[in-house]
Amino acid sequence: MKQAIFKRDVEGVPTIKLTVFGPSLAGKTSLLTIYSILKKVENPDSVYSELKKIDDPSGRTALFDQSVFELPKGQGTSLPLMRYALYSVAGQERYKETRKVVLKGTDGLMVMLDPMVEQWEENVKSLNELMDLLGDQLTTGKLPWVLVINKIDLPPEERKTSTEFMDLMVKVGLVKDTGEAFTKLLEMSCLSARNDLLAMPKRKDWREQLDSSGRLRKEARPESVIKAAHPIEVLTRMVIEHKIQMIRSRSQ
Ligand SMILES: Nc1nc2c(ncn2[C@@H]2O[C@H](COP(=O)(O)OP(=O)(O)OP(=O)(O)O)[C@@H](O)[C@H]2O)c(=O)[nH]1
Ligand SMILES: [Mg+2]
Repeated sequence: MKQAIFKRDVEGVPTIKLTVFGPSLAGKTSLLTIYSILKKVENPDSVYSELKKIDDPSGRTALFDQSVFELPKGQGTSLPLMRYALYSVAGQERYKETRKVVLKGTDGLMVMLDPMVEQWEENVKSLNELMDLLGDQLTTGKLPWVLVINKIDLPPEERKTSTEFMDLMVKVGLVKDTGEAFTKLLEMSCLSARNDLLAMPKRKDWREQLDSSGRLRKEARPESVIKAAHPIEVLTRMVIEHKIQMIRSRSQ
C-alpha cells in the first residue's frame, strides 16, 4: 500500500511536522516560545496544543519542545483544515540519540545556527551530524529545509558573517555553491522579536493594533517579529507545496 502523503493526527486532521535542528544555545527553544506567544495574541484559536518543553535543570532542552498550530482553512491547500506540529531538538552533544528520534517523520527542517564567534565549532559539528543523518534527503530536495542564523542583534565583532555561514554550508556539502546557500539563508533575532512583542502593550497606540475581538492584527507585527516568524511560515509553505507536488506526480 502506498504511504499517505499527508499524515493525519488522532483526529484525522492532516498534520505536517516541522523540526528545528541546531547546536545547543542557538535559540531553538527561544524561537518556539516567541512564536507561541505571537500565535496566542494574534489568534488563540490557531493554537491547538500549547508549548511543551522537556528541559534539564539548566533550562536547556533535554528531549524536545513541541507545539501544534492550526492553519486557517484553505490556506495554501484545498484541504479543509491542517495542523503543523513544531518541534525543536535538544542541541547538547550528549543528546545525540534523542535527536534521531525527534527527527523521525519530519516533513520540513529548520537548521538554526549560532553566529557567536565562540560557538563556531558547535555549528560545524551540528551541520556534520545533520549531513550524516539526513544529508541525502536535504541535498536531493526530498526534505524541504531552510537555514536560520539567529542573534543578529549581537554587535558585528561578536558574530560570524552570513558569508562565512554560506561558505560553511558549501564546505559540509549541504549546498553546491554559495548561490544556492544564499537562497536558503535567513537571519533574525529571537531576542529582538521577544523584546519588541513584549513592549507593544506599553505603546500609546496599543489599542489601535488590536482588532474588534482584542486580537493583535497581523499587520501590526514589528519588523523583528515578522523576521522571526518568517522561517516557520516559509517552511510550512514549502512543505505543503512539496506534498501537493508529490500528490500531483503520483496521479499522473
Ligand atoms: N543575543 C541573543 N541571545 C539569544 C537569542 N535567542 C536566544 N538567545 C539566548 O541564547 C540562550 C539559549 O537559548 P535557547 O533557546 O534555550 O537555546 P536552544 O537552542 O534551545 O538550546 P538547547 O535546548 O540546549 O538545544 C538563552 O540564554 C537565550 O536567551 C537572540 O536572538 N539574541
Ligand atoms: Mg532548547
